Amino acid sequence: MARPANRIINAKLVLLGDMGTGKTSLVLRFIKGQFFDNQEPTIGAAFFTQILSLSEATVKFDIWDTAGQERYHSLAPMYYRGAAAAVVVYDISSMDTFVRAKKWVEELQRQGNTNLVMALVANKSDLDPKREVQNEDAEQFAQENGMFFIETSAKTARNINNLFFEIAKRLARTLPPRTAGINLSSEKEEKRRKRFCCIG
Ligand SMILES: Nc1nc2c(ncn2[C@@H]2O[C@H](COP(=O)(O)OP(=O)(O)O)[C@@H](O)[C@H]2O)c(=O)[nH]1
Ligand SMILES: [Mg+2]
Repeated sequence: MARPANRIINAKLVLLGDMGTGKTSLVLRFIKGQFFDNQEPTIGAAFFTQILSLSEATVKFDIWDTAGQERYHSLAPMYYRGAAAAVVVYDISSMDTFVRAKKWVEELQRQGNTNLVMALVANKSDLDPKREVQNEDAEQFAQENGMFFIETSAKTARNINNLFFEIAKRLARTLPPRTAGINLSSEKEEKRRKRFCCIG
């Protein structure tokens, strides 16, 4: 029998991506098992929490679901700064949203947080007949940028739990057993902590 998890990881997770790609829908599907065809657009950002228990750790996610519109762009650093995980979402039926997703990844790379767990999410897989973005292209981009790639549908629930479980597993591998991803300590302390924490 699996032993109860003896580590608790507190991890800040941020969702980024164009408006309408399904960020809020992914979170609501994950947390509440719900989906709405007429999901209201997010204003600014929304906050959720969810706990996932793995055999190796219990991960408590603090989820920041951002709005995605360009006019809120200047607020984005507030949400991704200090994040332990970033989920960058595009809609497989819109090439524009993939282009935008790549921009988000470049912006995250510029922050230089090498411990950040990043996922590239190809959402709306149920819209395959309207597909504009090929998985091979996205997978290649993800690989080049040290991210993992996953295709989801908030509508059908495909891979939603897998997405968050995969993030939790990666966090359990890379993070120390204390609160992570929340910027409570100074940058200097953060650097020292990283030096000692994440071997292997
Ligand atoms: N067909 C389909 N529609 C989706 C999916 N996820 C979200 N949507 C729809 O896409 C629209 C935008 O979703 P929303 O979650 O508000 O996107 P956000 O702006 O990125 O938060 C809404 O009408 C949702 O119902 C999906 O997986 N498949
Ligand atoms: Mg939203």
